[in-house]
Amino acid sequence: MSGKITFTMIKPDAVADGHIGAILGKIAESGFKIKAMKLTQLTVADAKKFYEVHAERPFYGELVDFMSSGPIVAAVLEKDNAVENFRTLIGATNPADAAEGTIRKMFARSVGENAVHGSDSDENALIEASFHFSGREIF
Ligand code: 3AN
Repeated sequence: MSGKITFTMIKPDAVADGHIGAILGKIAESGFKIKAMKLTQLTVADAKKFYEVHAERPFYGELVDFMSSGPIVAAVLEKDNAVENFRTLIGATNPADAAEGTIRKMFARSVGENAVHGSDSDENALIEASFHFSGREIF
């Protein structure tokens, strides 16, 4: 059974480029309900922990530096089949490969600075949501 919750971050590139409003607009238009949201910044330690699964990848250091380089918007979103529907909305990891109209196609700078995060499984959506939000911050 597919879950109703996913977790997203509007990454430092998209925040710096002034795309928070446009990205939240696309998310709302696509039928996602906002369950939790905040403007925040990851420390280097936070980013290392959040992306621990990528620790062996060659881009890990770059990813940690980038994700802690400036403010992000963290949010918990609700929709039927949320993880898969949200990954369709954001598009491929590399914006050059992302479909027209997807958030990464419209707003990402590059494969590393790719505008938004979307959870890759129901299990990770819950882990990632609780990394950023306490129970009383999720509505
Ligand atoms: P996705 O975010 O589409 O699930 P993952 O899980 O493969 O993609 O990668 C996590 C993050 O790592 C990406 N959002 C991106 O910021 C970064 N990343 C992935 N591949 C590369 C790469 N080849 N070079 C630099 N950064 C990358």
